[in-house]
Amino acid sequence: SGPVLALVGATGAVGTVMIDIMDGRASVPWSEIRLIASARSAGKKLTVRGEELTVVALSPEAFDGVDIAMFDVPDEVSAEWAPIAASRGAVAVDNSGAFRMDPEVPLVVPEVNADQISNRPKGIIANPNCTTLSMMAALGALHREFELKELVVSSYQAASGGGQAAIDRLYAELEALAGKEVGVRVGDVREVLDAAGLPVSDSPFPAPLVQNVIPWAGSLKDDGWTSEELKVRNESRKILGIPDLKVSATCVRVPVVTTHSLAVHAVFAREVTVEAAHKILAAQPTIVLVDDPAELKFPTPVDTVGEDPTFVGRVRQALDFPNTLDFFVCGDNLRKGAALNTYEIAEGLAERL
Ligand code: 2RA
Repeated sequence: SGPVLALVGATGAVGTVMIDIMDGRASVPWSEIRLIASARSAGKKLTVRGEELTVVALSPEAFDGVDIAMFDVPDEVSAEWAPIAASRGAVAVDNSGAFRMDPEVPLVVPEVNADQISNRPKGIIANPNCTTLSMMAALGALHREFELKELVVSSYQAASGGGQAAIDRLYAELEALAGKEVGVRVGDVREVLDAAGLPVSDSPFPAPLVQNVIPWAGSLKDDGWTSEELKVRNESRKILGIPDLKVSATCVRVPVVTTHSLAVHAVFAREVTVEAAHKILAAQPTIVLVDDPAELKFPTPVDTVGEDPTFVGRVRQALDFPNTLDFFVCGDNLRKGAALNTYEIAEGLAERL
């Protein structure tokens, strides 16, 4: 008797994590879970909560009877198909970039703006970009207390933000470099990759990712900014409801498979202390505070991957900037950064349908 849930993009990197999240739930409100993917994956069998389900091909009819359709597909697929799902009566919860900045589509992080779930004139709710999302639980909680004014962010983004092909590429590069001595002279990493049949021209990344950090994520926008950096700015403003929030972001790709990290410099209207920030962060159920500098305890991707909460640490009061906190955040970009937040929105919807 519960709502019917569809997962569009069931066989992709985020879709796979979504199934893992549904498997891990003690109970689910759904009367049916339907798996939808491209025609190429149709017919594939996947087990969800102990039940073998057959993936059906994306078509308008696939949405018949569906109440909530979660989309984990590329922007152009969502742009075409989320409105079709909505026109067939489903609420589309979309994890692509296609609708995030549409004023008629709420951009939801349940800890920050769950009230927006009910405000969906197009029948579409957007899930934020994983980079923005990774810091939202922390910033939302701190903003409620201290009123956020300015944000300077550097990201350390994992390969899996680029999907399965990007994960495969990082593993292939790691394998090609195994046992090789590199990092000695310019060009040595590229030579090893070329010799292994892995020229950078074939990579989803614009440079080798192993033995490297790449100050580039997304596509080129005006004045040298990347799409990813503009998403951090625009989406943070929309989610936090601060249209004039000053934001400057530099997005960087690092050779980590999964978990985005961010170094955050947040300026507030009111006086802040590390002690008060610790209290607020520790009280937020979806945050784990790992901040004991004397014991060298801080968040890292290695200790975050596969976990639902956001891990926050290195909280410091900036020495030369009043009312300002610097801190470090790690969030599994495929879980809270993508699948988990989408699923939490769907759960919120199920309560309100
Ligand atoms: C990335 N945030 O990490 C983007 C995609 N979701 O590439």
